[in-house]
Amino acid sequence: MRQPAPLAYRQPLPHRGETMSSEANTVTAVYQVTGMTCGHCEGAVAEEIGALDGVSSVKAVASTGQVTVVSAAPLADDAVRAAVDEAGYELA
Ligand SMILES: [Cu+2]
Repeated sequence: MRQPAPLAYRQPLPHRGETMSSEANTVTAVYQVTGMTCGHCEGAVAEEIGALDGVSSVKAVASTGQVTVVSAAPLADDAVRAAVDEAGYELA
């Protein structure tokens, strides 16, 4: 009989650099956001994405445009896109 895969390995790797972390039951995803130029922008993006369900941490870096999001489950792309849009920026 087939053993069920451990939770962290159950799903195939989705898009956009999303990876399963070694922490149980968390997913780390890196998104590329265009338009951030300073710490204020980072804060705005982090605040909007941080308000999404299941998100435990957001790190936005204006200089690279990279936003690293840790969440309890993979996030829906359109939810992340909407949050970034709400902050006034664009998911690349
Ligand atoms: Cu700014």
